[in-house]
Amino acid sequence: MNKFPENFLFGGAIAANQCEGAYREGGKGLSVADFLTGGTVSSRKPGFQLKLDENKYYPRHRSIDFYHRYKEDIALFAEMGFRCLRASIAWSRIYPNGDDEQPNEEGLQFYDDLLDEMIRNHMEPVITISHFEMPAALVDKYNGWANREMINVFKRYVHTLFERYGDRVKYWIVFNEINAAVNDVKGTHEYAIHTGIHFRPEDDRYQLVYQACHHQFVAIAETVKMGHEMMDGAMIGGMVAFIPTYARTCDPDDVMKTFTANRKKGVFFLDVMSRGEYPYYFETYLKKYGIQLERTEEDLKLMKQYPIDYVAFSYYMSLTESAHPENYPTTDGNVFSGLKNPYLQYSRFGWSVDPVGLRYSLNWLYDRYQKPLFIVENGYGDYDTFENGMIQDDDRIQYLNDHLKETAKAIEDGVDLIGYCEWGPIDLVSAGTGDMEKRYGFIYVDLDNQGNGTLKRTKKKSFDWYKEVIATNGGSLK
Ligand code: BGP
Repeated sequence: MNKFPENFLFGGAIAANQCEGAYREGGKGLSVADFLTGGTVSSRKPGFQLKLDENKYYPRHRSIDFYHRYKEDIALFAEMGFRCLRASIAWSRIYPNGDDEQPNEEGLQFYDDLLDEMIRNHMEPVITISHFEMPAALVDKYNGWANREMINVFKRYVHTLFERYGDRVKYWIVFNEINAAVNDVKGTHEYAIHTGIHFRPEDDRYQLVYQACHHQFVAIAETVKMGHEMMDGAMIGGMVAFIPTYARTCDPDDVMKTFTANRKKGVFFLDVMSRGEYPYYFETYLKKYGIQLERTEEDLKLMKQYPIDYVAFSYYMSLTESAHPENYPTTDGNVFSGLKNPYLQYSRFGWSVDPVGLRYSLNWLYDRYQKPLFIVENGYGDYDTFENGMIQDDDRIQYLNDHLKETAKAIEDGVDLIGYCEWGPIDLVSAGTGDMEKRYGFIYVDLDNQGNGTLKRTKKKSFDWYKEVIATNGGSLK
């Protein structure tokens, strides 16, 4: 039947640093994302230099100029019938240095206007508080999330948001893909993008990164507490990049290795945020690697008392794992790379296409956490080219069609799902590569990897397709 519930939140997801541009306007401070160049330095090969080089191109500085064009873009989303829009707030627009005494009124006003525009267009706002873009000054001053003081700094920011926008926003997501932080240990640069840590050669990176994660977990619990105290009916979500990893073969050694890999990549983060406590296997891990975390009794009590209200996750693809990885070809992926799956097709960017993996993930997550779920990102990155004046993005349509069908099956299975946000309903800068030409949109933006283009918006074939899916509540899926 492919039918979705009447009130199902169909929509799309974007992130401030990948679409707004205007990186020095309206009193905005610099964020770590403003130091990312295109191509090589990326969140998947994490790291950046805390210095702008005038000879380099920084794709996020102008991006698609959503800051000035959001009305036009939201009108297009509304034309597709979006019932929700996931957007993020750039922390450095509200607190330019992260820990300023007073918030920046111009930044607050911008999001006031943006939220009003969403609501006028009948979209439920879904707001990410921090999406890969902490204020850069916090890196210098505190060494990012490695410093416990960041919890207080973050609380002040969150309090400001809840006070100002709490009357209009019900769904909040604290950190985008918090599990991406584990990649910071692998960075080839001194500065880590997710945790904002400045690594010195003598540092134990695991120690620092897991300490940073602990501070983020406490910050999440504080956010849930504040959210419940300050707003009626607010839903505070925790989010991961969920990449189910299957055993490459049924060799029990492969199965065991896969089990551990899944925990480390994503499950650990969800276990802590949803259950409000550190799982036993993490304590064993800390002992094994001699990592000593500073965690107070109050921290642990707070975390237990204030777990997240719903589980938000991105889903793009799946991976495989083996006890003998050298025997198999590898593949790139969203946030994590791994081994290829011989049963799946791959996108032009080397990501597997696994719609059934989404139904599997939905059931798996609901079974384990028994909290409402929200697919806050799912999409297909591709090179799009015009043919006879039109972008015929049939591969994207196929991908989304198949993933939505599996989503409908999961709902039929009994999973409690709040909504579905297609990632990048309008082309925007890629988080992973800084490319503009890796496109996800229903709306094409005339801009290339070097920053050339008019920024003109053009509907792709998928635009009308998604409009029909929403209008029929999934009835048009094939
Ligand atoms: C997720 C991020 C998004 C987004 C998406 C697609 O990991 O939350 O910000 O960009 O991946 O990835 P990419 O842009 O690298 O293709």
